[in-house]
Amino acid sequence: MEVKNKIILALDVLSMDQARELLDEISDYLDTIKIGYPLVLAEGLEAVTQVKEEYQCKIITDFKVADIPATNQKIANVTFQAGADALIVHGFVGPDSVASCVESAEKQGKEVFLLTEMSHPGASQFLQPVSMDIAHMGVEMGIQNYVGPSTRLDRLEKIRSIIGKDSFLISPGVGTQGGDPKDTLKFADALIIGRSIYLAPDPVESLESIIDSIEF
Ligand code: NUP
Repeated sequence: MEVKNKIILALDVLSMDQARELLDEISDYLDTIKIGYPLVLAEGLEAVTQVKEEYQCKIITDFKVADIPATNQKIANVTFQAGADALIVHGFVGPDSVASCVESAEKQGKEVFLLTEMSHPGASQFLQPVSMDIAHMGVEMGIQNYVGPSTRLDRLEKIRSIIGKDSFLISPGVGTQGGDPKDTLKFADALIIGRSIYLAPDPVESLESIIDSIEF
């Protein structure tokens, strides 16, 4: 996946009005937007369809899908039918659950991102001990796209070394959660950024300063 300016906006606002107000200002800088539970639970899955159509962007849906294979497949089918280009899937549920999402994606010409280790502090308790195994599982399954934390660069580096240089790694945790954009891009292909942009007094200025900081 190509990501303009190496930034994926996490569109965690709670209405389409807020989403449009933000995107009218900043959409020229972006071509990939991540939509998760906040906006979809507030406005319905049509939010995915509407943002994609109105702003001509790729949509990564962040539902951290983590159910049995049969249910995962239904979630993936419905999400892709709504227009999502990619779906973020939890790895800890095991290969059969992940495979059902991959199968749905392949049938519809879409993509799956495998979530390895999460970026928040609590991830160190249960997820960290298995996150490298999750990355290895992804490689064994032939998965191309991964999500890993910008808040623990030593872990992100390890994930990159497991998945190889040709895999595509996107990384949340930049800004508000403490991760540094430029350092993260030593290991990741693109950053996922939400609050540092949409809560900024001037989202355009915030986005421009992040872009300036990562240009080399
Ligand atoms: O490990 C993860 N950490 C994380 O923050 C996996 C995620 N998908 N996210 C998501 O990235 C989180 O749900 C939010 O949508 C975005 C980060 O937003 P922010 O911290 O930049 O506001």
